[in-house]
Amino acid sequence: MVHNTLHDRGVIARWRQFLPVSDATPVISLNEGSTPLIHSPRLSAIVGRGAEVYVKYEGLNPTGSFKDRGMTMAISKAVESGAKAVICASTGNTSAAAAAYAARAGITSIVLLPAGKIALGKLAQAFMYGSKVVAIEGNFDDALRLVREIGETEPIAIVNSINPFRLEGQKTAAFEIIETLGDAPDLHMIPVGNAGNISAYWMGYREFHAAGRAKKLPVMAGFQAAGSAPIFYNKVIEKPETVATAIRIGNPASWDKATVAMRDSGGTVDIVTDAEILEAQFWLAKNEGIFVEPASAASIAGLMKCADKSRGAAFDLSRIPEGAKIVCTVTGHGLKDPDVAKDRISGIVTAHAEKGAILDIIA
Ligand code: AN7
Repeated sequence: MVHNTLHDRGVIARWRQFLPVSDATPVISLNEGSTPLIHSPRLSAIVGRGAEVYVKYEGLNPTGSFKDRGMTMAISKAVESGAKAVICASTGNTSAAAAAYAARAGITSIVLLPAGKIALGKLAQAFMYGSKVVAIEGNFDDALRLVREIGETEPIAIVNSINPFRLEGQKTAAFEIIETLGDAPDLHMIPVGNAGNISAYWMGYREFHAAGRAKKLPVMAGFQAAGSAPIFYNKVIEKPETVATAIRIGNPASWDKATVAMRDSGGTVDIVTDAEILEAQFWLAKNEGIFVEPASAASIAGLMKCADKSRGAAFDLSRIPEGAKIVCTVTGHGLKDPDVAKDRISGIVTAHAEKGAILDIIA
């Protein structure tokens, strides 16, 4: 077996000393992590005041989302404890990651998905990786409740983010950002669904700060879809709705942790509408060449909202210093959800196979 660098070997190999693993832990990895932190000149210009905006492109993980960072930990620890099967509820990305890492480990995965509300690419992943797929007549919150109930009586390990190893793995994204920038950013913007990821980043930032690897801590700004915004409205949303199906969640499991992260960092939670999400998604693809799924674009839509003083954003960008560094996490790949691009594809123009016809169309 050839290993070029530690970075090629996944987040457990790269960040082992900061993770709860031992020699007894069988490392189940698909070389996740070490995703690019891409500078965005056009977002920087929109913010102004010399700000430098970076996009942490988590869609470049092995199954196309940040969930792989947590799943390498959750599955490795499940195998260490002797589990032969794992289960999760999911809006699509957790199930894709659970299915892939369980396949890699040679154990069974069972995924509970809200019927009819999973993006096509994610559904394809669950089946291709050989998961037992159950569509629930209900939403994600119903599915997670059922997973908890099943976990109480059955010998099946839960790999949702209520499993603490998930957040341990996901915190490594903050480590990578600090390593690349040489310090934490001033401001970190991130989509919020079940609220695990914002909690994991805050844990990662604090750990590296305490270890002396970062001089500062970022302000954490979370963004929910307006129709699925329990933390923003401070109440459970019984029937969450949004085009960003990944974050169609009404009762987040890590609600309290996320609230602490935003409070202790001096940050805020805000909402972005479906129209703002889709516009930001298209803008990022067209202007920076970065194609992300709708939920991921919530952080970009959030930054745009903050940059426009007339829109009443929760976070006041003038609070951050001149020349500040801002990181937006984009959590999943755009190819996960081909249906949202359908409207644009339907605009395709067919030409005769003849040069003149083509030149007429592209004129
Ligand atoms: C692309 O897959 O909850 O706030 O079941 O897939 O940590 O939940 C997905 C969440 C953001 C929100 N962006 O992160 C699941 C699931 C994408 C996501 C989130 C999700 P959390």
